[in-house]
Amino acid sequence: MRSFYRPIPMLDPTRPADALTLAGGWCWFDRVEVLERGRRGEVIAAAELPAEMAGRLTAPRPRVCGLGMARPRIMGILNVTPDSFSDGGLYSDPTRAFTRAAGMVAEGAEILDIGGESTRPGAAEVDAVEEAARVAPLVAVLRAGGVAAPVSVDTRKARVAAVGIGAGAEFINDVSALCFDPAMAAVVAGSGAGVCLMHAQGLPGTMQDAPEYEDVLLEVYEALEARVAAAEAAGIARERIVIDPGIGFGKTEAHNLALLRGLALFHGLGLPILLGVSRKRFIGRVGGVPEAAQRGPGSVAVGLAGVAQGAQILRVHDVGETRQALRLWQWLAAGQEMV
Ligand code: HH2
Repeated sequence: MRSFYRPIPMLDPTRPADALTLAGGWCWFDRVEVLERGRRGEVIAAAELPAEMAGRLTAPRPRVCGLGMARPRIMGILNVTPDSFSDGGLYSDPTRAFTRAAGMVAEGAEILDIGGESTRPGAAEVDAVEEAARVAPLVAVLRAGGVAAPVSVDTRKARVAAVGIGAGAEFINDVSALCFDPAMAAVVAGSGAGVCLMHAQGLPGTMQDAPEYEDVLLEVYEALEARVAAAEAAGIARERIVIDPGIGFGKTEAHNLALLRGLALFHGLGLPILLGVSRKRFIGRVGGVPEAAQRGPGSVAVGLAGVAQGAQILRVHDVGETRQALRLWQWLAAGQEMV
């Protein structure tokens, strides 16, 4: 039976001499939970890890959009859609979208993620021509307007990715992990762009109907592992890949909780982890906040819990709040200010 290895991330200033550094980042670990399907986890010393897994858990991660992964990074969300669940309709006007993007960069966003199709539960598919027409002009204006942050396009479609990259985007955030559009992998491979492979079960229209897993943590891990292999086979170098467990995409609240608590398992894939929890439904439910725009504090709390497990990129709506929280969190965790 296959064993999976979840490093137990620590931040304590008293670090044992034989502890290992997690992903070249800010956490260390000297114990690892070994997980097998249908069994209780067992804790072993990090020194007992198979050498290959120890290598993958500890190796410093490649840069993403030129950004070093030895400290947490903020990806600011900008949806130019009429129907996104929290900012739908707010930025359809190009001037407002540009102002918002520039504002997010000023608040601390280091990557901008531009979306032209909502993938919230129940969302309908948007035609690729329409989606490209929403996204590409904004990407071009951001580049021309001197907004310094790299731009990511949040799309499942090859045509939108190609047009976005043509307009100056450096990264494609695909919530289907290159599964939705058979032409997507080739577009990313041929472009040199980075890519986020996010796990989703089903399509947005129906994914929340009755999502089912026997062991969500291990299944999402194996699914992402297979998508990374497929991306590599299509000619996308590992150094360009980021992974994301896809919180809320074909997952119940219990599934989300298991993924968030076990997040450090995903370091075993040897790639940077992107976490998207911002303003999501469970934050509203657990936090008692029906209004999506009011869910910033809960989103920050869950995002920091991800960072405490070594997640490198937080995809957020509330950039300034996240920045402030991260600065204080880092000051406390590292005992010094972030440089
Ligand atoms: N979540 C959403 C969209 N894209 N991409 C990644 N990598 N990870 C995520 O968790 C993720 C994502 C959904 O959030 P949002 O963009 O705010 O809403 P909508 O899909 O309604 O536009």
